[in-house]
Formats: sequence, structure tokens, C-alpha cells
Amino acid sequence: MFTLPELPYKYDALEPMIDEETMRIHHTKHHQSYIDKLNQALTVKPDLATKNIEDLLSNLQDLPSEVQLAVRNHGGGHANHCLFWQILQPSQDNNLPTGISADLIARDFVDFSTFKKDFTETALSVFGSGWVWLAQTQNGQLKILKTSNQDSPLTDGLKPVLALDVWEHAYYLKYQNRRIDYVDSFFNLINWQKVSQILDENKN
Ligand code: MN3
Repeated sequence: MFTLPELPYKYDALEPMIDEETMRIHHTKHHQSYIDKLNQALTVKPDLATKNIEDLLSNLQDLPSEVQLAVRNHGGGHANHCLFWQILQPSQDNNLPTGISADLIARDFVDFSTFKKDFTETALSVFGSGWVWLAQTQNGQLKILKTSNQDSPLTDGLKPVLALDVWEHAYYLKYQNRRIDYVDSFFNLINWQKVSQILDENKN
């Protein structure tokens, strides 16, 4: 059975960029609901409920057809939110990548401001509900991409290292239609040390 991971900070820790009520509802209702529906769907294939969610999403096409859509939607919802919570931290002024994050962004995007501009434009171009990602290809190249609904980059053979939820439930209480302000705030909240840790783990 899959279970809801605790946040690595309090619900109000991301104020004023992301408000406490949004964080509480997002974690205890939305994320919990993906987990509940995933567990429910896997009652017909209980052996799959013991696997790692990343492995299931990476091998989606090989799963039994009766659980594929549930793993894609609810399993994706679970994995995507797990990464999202991890790469956030309380707001930092002048929050810039460090270590391997800084090195690889400079290598693959010219500079940080180019990366931020591309990422922001991609976030604004998501039609409907979805996610924006910084992910690594098989050969380690960083790329920005978007996915619809709860689709995971893992299913396309990419390893996500940074995630931004652009479903309206992630920002509507505070930002309403102003997605650009939410995306701008996100850049103050990115835990670049954590992103670097994920990049280091991907090297192995
Ligand atoms: Mn969400």
C-alpha cells in the first residue's frame, strides 16, 4: 500500500509565497486522494502495490491493461507530488542554484536567467492542468518539458529533478488567475541543494 509522506516543513513554512490553507488542502486532500485511488485500483493486482511508484511509472506500458490508467493518473499524482514537496523550502531571497545544479544549468541553458525564462514560458503554456519539469535525458542532458494531467516524465524515459504543479488547486486560493505570479514565487522556494542531491543520485 502506498502512504502519504510527511512534508519536510510545516504547512505555513512557505508563506507568503504559498499559503498555509493551500498547502494543507493540497497535501491532505489532493495528494491523499491520488494515493487512495491508486491503492483502490491495485487491489486487483496486489503484487504491484509493493513496488516502487517510480518503477511502475517507468514501465507503464508493461503493466496489466486494467491498472495502466489508474497508475498513470493516480500513481503519477502520487509520484509527482512526492517530488514537488521535496524540492520546496521556505522562501529565500536571491535564490540561485548551487553545486551541480548550477553547473548543469550553465552547461545546458547558457545561464540561469535563460533557464528561468524558458521554464516560466513553459509553465504559462500549459493548457488546462499539468506540470512543468526540469528532467534529465538518458545521457544526462537537462531539459524543460511539460506534461498534461498527472503524466510523469518517467514514462518517457526521463528522470525528473525539479517539478512545478500548475494545476489550479496548487495556487488558486492565493493567486486566482495570476499563474505568472505563482511561477515567479516558486523560484524563491526552490531547494537547490535538494535538486543537486537528486542530480548526484542520478549519476550512479
Ligand atoms: Mn497538485
